[in-house]
Amino acid sequence: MSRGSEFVVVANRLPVDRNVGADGVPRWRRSPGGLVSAIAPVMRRRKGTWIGWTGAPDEQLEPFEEDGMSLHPIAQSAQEVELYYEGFSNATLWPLYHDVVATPVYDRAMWDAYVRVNRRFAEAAAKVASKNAIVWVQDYQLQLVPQMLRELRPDLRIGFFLHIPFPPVELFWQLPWRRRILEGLLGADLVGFQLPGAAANFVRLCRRLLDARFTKQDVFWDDRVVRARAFPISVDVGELNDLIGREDVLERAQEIRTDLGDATVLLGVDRLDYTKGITQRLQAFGELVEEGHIKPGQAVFVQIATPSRERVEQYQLLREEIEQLVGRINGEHSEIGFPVIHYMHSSYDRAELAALYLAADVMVVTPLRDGMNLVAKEYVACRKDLRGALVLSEFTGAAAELKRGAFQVNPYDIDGLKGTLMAALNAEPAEQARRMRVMRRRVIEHDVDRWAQEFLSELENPARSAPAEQAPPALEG
Ligand code: GDG
Repeated sequence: MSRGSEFVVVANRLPVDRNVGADGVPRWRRSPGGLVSAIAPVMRRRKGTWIGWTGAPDEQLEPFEEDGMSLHPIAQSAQEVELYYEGFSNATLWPLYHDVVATPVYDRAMWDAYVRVNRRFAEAAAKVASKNAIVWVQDYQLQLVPQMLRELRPDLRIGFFLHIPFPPVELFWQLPWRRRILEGLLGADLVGFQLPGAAANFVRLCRRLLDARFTKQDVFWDDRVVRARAFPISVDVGELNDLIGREDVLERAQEIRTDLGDATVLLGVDRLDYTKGITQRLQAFGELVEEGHIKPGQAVFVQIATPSRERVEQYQLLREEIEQLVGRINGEHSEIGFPVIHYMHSSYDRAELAALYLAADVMVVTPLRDGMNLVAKEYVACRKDLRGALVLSEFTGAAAELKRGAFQVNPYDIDGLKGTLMAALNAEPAEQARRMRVMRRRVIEHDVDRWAQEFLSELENPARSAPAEQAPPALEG
């Protein structure tokens, strides 16, 4: 056990994507996104290993090196992808943890696959980690890994971070395997959430379901202290700064505006997901056009909906619903050369996204529930010019940090949403600048590097929390 990695990240997906080059040869490329760029430097410094799936079913690959990181692929059969990933992760946990905005599927075969695949990840981590290593497990697909790994390797320090919301007791209670999930998470030394409210939900559940002793932020379990803390994730400000400093990106932003007829641009960028409130924002916009508050040609809505989880039924239904709505609104209100909505069901590279952020007068982020929402923070990070307005749902994690600068909205309230869109559209440059400045201060000071550092230093510094023997007596709850 003397060799192996001192730092191990366990995530459903590896941090690389396979692209086929012009010569027809497949190559790995680092996946875009903040999580990977925040963790990659730590990985290099600590000779880390990342354990994850390549994204292709039925593929058994040997460990390999890429971009200075050791990568350890985990195989998933086509059936496991269907039951563990599309099933229990995305048809059960995802809707349950997002306020049940869609109905969760409770299926025993899906659960069995979730247990099986989680065990495979835990066994790989147990094999790869050096003595007393740090293991950082990511997200809802792998909630059983902390406990399974601790049983195999009690010497490790195990951290877990949940990227999505953690539901209140009343909703979590529905889950037939609720106890198992909670015990799974309690295998960690530190369980991280986006918001303090989610950490509080977790502590409350441990008390109610497991009768565990607790303090406000700690659970005493199995002779250990399990810390529950909030670490709001953020974006890679440096990467975005580089992008918006590029001549080609600035030119592209200008070109987008020209192509849109120099209309006022409202922008939405989301994975096509029912949690993101895409239909609500399009409905509100459609009504504003219908009522004459917005004229075709004067303002235009650009909605990027990145394809996501396309084999899950609820995602197929949502796509049909959105496309019908866009078709209806455009059919009724567009004029030749002036569609009121530009809807793109595809994904773009980071430079194109940055150009879109620069071209947008109003960024519209209206999730019904969202752990954080990085798009909102990316928009703010890109608007060095202090122009533009952010319309932001109260139900995003980001709202907690950006509430002073954003135009906050309850996306269920379509009239309220319409009023807020108009207020954002009509904001004077001085007001835009005032709002943008406060939001930028927050995002720049709390970027994704800081997020990773704060999580890891909390994980590595147990001195600050009370030893298990000092656990308080159980309280009535
Ligand atoms: C989960 C939680 C939490 C989007 N389209 C394209 C593209 N994107 C990028 C965005 C952004 C990311 O994907 C989406 O992040 P979000 O935070 O908005 O949403 P989720 O995917 O649901 O993320 C969320 C997050 O995890 C992190 O903890 O904030 O609450 O649900 O970075 O820019 N990127 C590229 N092309 C696209 O077309 N390259």
